[in-house]
Amino acid sequence: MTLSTSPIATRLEQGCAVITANNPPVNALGHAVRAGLMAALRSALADPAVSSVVITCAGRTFFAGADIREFGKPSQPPHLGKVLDLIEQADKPIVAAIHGTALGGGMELALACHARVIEATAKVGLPEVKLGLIPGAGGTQRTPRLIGLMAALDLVTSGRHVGAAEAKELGLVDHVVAADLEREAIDYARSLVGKPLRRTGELSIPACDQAAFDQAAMRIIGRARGQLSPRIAIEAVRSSATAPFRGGLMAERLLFQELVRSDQSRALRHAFFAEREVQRAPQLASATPRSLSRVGVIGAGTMGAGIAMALLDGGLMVTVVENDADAAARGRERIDGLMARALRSGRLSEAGRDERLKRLTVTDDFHQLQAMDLVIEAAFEDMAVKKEIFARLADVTPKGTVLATNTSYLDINEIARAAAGREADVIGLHFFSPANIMRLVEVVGPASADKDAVATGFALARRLGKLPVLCGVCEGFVGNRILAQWRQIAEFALEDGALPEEVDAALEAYGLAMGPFAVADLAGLDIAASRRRRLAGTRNPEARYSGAIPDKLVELGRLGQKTGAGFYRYENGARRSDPEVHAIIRSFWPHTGMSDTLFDGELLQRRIRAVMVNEGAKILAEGIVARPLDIDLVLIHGYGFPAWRGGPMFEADAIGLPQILADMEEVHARFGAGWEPAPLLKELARTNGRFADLGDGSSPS
Ligand code: T1G
Repeated sequence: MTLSTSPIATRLEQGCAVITANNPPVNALGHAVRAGLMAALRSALADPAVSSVVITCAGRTFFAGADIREFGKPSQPPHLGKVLDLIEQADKPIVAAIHGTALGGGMELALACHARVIEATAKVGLPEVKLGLIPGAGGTQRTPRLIGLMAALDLVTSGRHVGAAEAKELGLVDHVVAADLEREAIDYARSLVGKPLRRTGELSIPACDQAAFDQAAMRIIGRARGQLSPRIAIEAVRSSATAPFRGGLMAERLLFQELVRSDQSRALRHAFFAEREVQRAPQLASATPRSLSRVGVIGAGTMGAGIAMALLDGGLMVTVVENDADAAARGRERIDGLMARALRSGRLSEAGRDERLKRLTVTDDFHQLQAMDLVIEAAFEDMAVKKEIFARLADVTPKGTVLATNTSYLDINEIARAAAGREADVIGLHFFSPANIMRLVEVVGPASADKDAVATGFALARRLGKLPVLCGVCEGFVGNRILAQWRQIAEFALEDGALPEEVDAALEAYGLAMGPFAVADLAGLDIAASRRRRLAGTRNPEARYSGAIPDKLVELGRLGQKTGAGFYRYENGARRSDPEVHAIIRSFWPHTGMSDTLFDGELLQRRIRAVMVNEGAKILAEGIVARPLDIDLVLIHGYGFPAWRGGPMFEADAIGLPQILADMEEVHARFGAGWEPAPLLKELARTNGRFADLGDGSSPS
């Protein structure tokens, strides 16, 4: 008996050909699946014993789209569009049976079927735009014919997943079932036999308010901030209303092919796979995470409350400890506030809230931490405070309880030494605010930490659905260390003739979610000022100091949003330029001989990118992280770096390291000591290498 190697199998049931794809893990529509589907469909349509067809998938999900790994390689026929044409033009009813997530090409295949039956827990979507693409197999042309232009515009440009109930309400699917999906789909297909078939491509598009469409399009373009695919998606959807169906398909295909070759799509596909690769930390391969069910949190301020919420969302028993009863009560209120916000946004149900509250204890009794498997310290960012807490933790908790600090830049080796006798249990878990929303967690393994303790923190981050990046101890780990470098270049620009608005605009044009001075006002200028003071003793006396202007603002009590003024003024929550700040900045210009006509936004972008990459090269050479993708993900998920550039290290490889080195040499020439190009950057540029070639991140052989 020859074992079938095809990922497609067909069985006949009551005249219905049930075609099942089995291509783990997500039934991607790779070449073998497309070829198998084509053959199975032709056979079923030619078989007189077959009166209807159901297309379904084995495993955890319906087709989750084209095989992204095939992009960038020569495409092999049959192309998906051809398979979908065969389905739509068939003279026997073909029904899609959807479970899991029908995404991208999977959704497009379902749209080409004559009807769609979906499991109540399943979701559908067209997420191509998140990969820098648009649907390339009829999604932008068939969706408007089923649900109208406005709803199609939302789905195609947002890439969001739509639950079964909403999909039914929109008209994307025909029948929602609680169970027995295949049985229900077969019955549905058989019920269509002998009736006129509804071919999606032949449907007319309901009339749409053109002004409403244009307004929505403008909003989408505004939010895209430099990313191409949403703009192109708008045009593809718009063309469905003006071009005949076949013409629209052709236009969509051409736009798709242009995007699949674009730098932005290559960058977004890099980010997609990097987010999955980062979950596999090679350094922890031999470690064993300890079991986790009870987790303590010390401190119920903004970070502590957010962390507690994330832990509750992750299904853990949570004990939050504060200094006294009043602080504990305030902490409980903060957590209740987060629950209420999640309820209002629909992210949480009443039952979900009640179930979480059953797992929450908020107390001022530090000794309750003795029963924890892991404790996360989220107290005030002060070394003395943290050392006192870790000394107590070493006493109160049994050996083996993992003791994690949420510090964003203090020395975890020093904190570990305070936990006398328990250094091996001390790690860092650097969450990003708001901790229950932001996915990034820098998992920090100090030299003294037991690998199993680090692996336990890493496993916890994964269990919370976070994006864990494993890094070693250094000032600011990965994200804050790189931020501290490039923020100085932005501060120099103020002394050299720029205003905060100009610098922020240049970096937002580059794609950052928010410019550095708007971010500084949000975080509080006093945070960076205290860091400058803390590092004053170790600063290179030869190096130009960039903190003069922010120090002056702090001296004047302008700490940012929290005081109503910082680099900007804040009135009724709106950020406005402030002539007072302009005057303060201008007062520095005579010292640097600059004036505000000299600002060059493009030069600033190149300088800041070079400095980010240069610091990343040092981080890699020091072994703080294993791979360049670790740095890319921290910048994208923690600091608003545009994912459509792939992260600084990916973009540097794409631009070419000789250019990055030249930009860094210009920075060094302009700003002097402390801005020397990193040896690894010089080495790779000299040998025409790439960061991506570094494999596990060790220096080039
Ligand atoms: N192609 C190739 N590999 C894929 C894949 C895909 N479409 N989707 C997932 N994988 C891999 C992933 O890298 C990981 O691999 C494993 O499957 C499990 O994924 C023609 C052109 C479906 C919601 O954008 O959103 O169709 O790490 O860890 O958390 O117009 O995967 O195990 O080696 O994410 O349960 C459009 C992308 C493609 C969907 C499941 N489709 N995938 O999430 O598992 S373009 C998408 C997802 C397209 C058409 C256009 C998620 C998921 P490894 P996972 P998960």
